Amino acid sequence: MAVFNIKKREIECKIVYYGPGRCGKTTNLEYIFKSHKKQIDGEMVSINTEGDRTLFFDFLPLELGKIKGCDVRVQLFTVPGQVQYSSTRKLVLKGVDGIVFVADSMEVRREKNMLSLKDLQHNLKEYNMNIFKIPLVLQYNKRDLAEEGIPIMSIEKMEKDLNRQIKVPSFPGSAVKGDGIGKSLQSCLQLTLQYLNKQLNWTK
Ligand SMILES: Nc1nc2c(ncn2[C@@H]2O[C@H](COP(=O)(O)OP(=O)(O)OP(=O)(O)O)[C@@H](O)[C@H]2O)c(=O)[nH]1
Ligand SMILES: [Mg+2]
Repeated sequence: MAVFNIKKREIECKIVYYGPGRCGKTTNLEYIFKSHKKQIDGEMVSINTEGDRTLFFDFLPLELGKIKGCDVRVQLFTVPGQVQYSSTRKLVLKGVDGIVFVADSMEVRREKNMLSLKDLQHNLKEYNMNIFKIPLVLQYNKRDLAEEGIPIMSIEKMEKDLNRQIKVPSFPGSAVKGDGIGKSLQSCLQLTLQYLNKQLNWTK
């Protein structure tokens, strides 16, 4: 849940990177950490990992500066994507203001993407939130694998699989190269701040 401090004119909101295991959520945050050093007050924190697998969550605080005269702070989180960490995913999602759903472009991950989106819908429902209303963007990650001859899905196919019903902004990306990572975050932040703005009258 976003925290508004009207007296101090501060907003703090929470963005969660969601998606199946190994789709590249942690790599997104690592890239943002490297490329937005100036806006980061502190370190990226990865809680409980096993190799490169997230077992609890990653956390990265961002300072966006002033928007409409308010200081905006954003907390970025990733969930653990592996199926068995369902309850942790739900816990990390608590109080979410906006979501970047990272889908894996590899052909072999097609089913996992769709299951993870369903899992997101289910977990949001548990918190009385609606996947059709919450600020949400899709990122089709690992587009670079095509260059290595690894079979990846077309954007059209991924749109059909994942975005036919929810119809949200979507972006191709490569978290290892950094392509599309800023765009996905920016779009999600824009939607989130618009959404929060509607809930408050900042002209006071
Ligand atoms: N080629 C390529 N590899 C990627 C990309 N993004 C992530 N990877 C690789 O995919 C593997 C998994 O990435 P992570 O960022 O750890 O995935 P995750 O979604 O955090 O996985 P969990 O923590 O298990 O949920 C790592 O070896 C990454 O280097 C990408 O855009 N392109
Ligand atoms: Mg991870």
